[in-house]
Amino acid sequence: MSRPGPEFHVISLFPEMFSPASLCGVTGKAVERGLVGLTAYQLRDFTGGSIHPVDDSPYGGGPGMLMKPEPVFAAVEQVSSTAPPGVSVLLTPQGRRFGQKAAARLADEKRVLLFCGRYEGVDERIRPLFDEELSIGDYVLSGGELAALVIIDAVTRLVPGALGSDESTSHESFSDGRLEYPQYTRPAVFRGEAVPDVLLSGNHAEIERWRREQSERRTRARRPDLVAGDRSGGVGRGEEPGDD
Ligand code: 6GU
Repeated sequence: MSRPGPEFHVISLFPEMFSPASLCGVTGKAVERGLVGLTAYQLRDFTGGSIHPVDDSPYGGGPGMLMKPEPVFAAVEQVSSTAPPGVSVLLTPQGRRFGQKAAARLADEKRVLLFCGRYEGVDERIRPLFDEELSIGDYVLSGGELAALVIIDAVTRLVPGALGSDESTSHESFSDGRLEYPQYTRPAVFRGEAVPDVLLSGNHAEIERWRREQSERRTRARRPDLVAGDRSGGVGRGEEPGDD
């Protein structure tokens, strides 16, 4: 029987980093309920013997070490041959920017293989193994593991049934290219700050209108790059060049 969400297969030098995702919170519950699968593999298990290194120094010189191609090919080929068809992703700061659209696209896959790059980079010849390369933002992480965890979380919460029945992704920030409106709960007055009257009015049309307006105002103020037509530094409509 096929599950509602993808099987995640992660290849990493630190597979232990993925245990918490299988155990805690939304991703943990989704794994427990069988809505998504999550398996992490140790890259070193694909070297064909403990004396074989997974990294080596770059031809031509330069600092740091690169991931060698042989174990990467062995791992990706073996995992792809046993898992259902899907997409293979190389996590690298050189990848296209991951965003909500890419999350929705990956949520529809049967299998998402995530390869976590480490060290100062990878041998260029591993690139053709992957359908795509993703980055989670313009900063450098020590490895792709945290990026993989971010992607697993963002994708899993879009899988039907992963959130409780009273939670929904449809009003969230970015679901429509806007930031979410301000929200309040009890008490009605906290340290002199009152909840906006409209939210206590019971007038649902007015509340809806207020929220839309707040959402637009907040997006213009904080993320002008998300607003259609804006070209001041951003590229408009929340579309980073790689964010699909
Ligand atoms: Cl996917 N990997 C690394 N090493 N750094 C990153 C990243 C990925 N995304 C943003 N920074």
